[in-house]
Amino acid sequence: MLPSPGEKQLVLRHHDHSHGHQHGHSHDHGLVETRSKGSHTIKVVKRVLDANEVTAGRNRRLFADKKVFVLNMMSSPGSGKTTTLEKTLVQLLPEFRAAVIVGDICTTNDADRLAASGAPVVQINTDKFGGDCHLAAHVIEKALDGIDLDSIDLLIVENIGNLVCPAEFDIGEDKRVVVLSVTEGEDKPAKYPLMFRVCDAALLNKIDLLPYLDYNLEEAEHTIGQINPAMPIFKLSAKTEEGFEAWIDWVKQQVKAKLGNSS
Ligand SMILES: Nc1nc2c(ncn2[C@@H]2O[C@H](COP(=O)(O)OP(=O)(O)OP(=O)(O)O)[C@@H](O)[C@H]2O)c(=O)[nH]1
Ligand SMILES: [Mg+2]
Repeated sequence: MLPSPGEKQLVLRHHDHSHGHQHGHSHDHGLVETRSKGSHTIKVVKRVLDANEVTAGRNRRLFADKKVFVLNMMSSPGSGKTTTLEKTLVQLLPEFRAAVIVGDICTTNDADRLAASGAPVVQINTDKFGGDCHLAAHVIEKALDGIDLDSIDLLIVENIGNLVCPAEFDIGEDKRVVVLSVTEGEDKPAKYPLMFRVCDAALLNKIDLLPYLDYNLEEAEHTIGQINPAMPIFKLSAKTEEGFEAWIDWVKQQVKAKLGNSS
């Protein structure tokens, strides 16, 4: 679908993408060391993610300077990120000015849905440069060209649907949230612990479907608690909005904390 008016689409081309991860891309940001041994010279690439961290730091300083709170929303495909954000934006927009960056491999479906809130939305499609499975810091930096940071309090990033790769990439955000839907099975936190380790809150979504499933909610909560004991877990349904209040309160608290602290 083509972007609707007021919605910006960013299709990254290969030359934009110089900081990938294990998928094999070239890097040259002072991160290559040259070591000599006898007559041989060996080039050693330092931690690939260092390049991302440098850009993430630059993003974070910009967000602090502009007093913008940034939320990075991550999950497997279809857990309910967009549905949750549609409902969340309705509740936040009267109080806060928000913009959204949406990452997908293809389509502007999610941008179309989120633009209905009235918030400016930038869609990132990674298909043209290899279909990257995550948003890296330099992609966010580029997307910021399409957003007026002076006119917002809150920037929400809906990451590409993937429970593994996005967890590895700091984008300069303030808080990270993982959405896990009950249809995915209670064993997912145990199988994909990194995502739960790096996040600041977890949403257990689609609880309206619990009567139809053999989902062990206690086991999911227990495992998340073992991985990240301090992390709040919000059990909710983005469809019925059951359990939404506590989640909205948490987001509001985070935004206010950033706006207050950065003045
Ligand atoms: N029953 C029920 N369905 C839901 C709920 N939340 C989302 N869905 C449905 O789940 C499907 C996927 O929801 P999305 O919000 O598109 O999920 P997503 O995480 O944004 O998906 P990607 O961006 O493709 O990774 C849609 O059909 C939603 O209507 C919920 O709380 N309950
Ligand atoms: Mg989505």
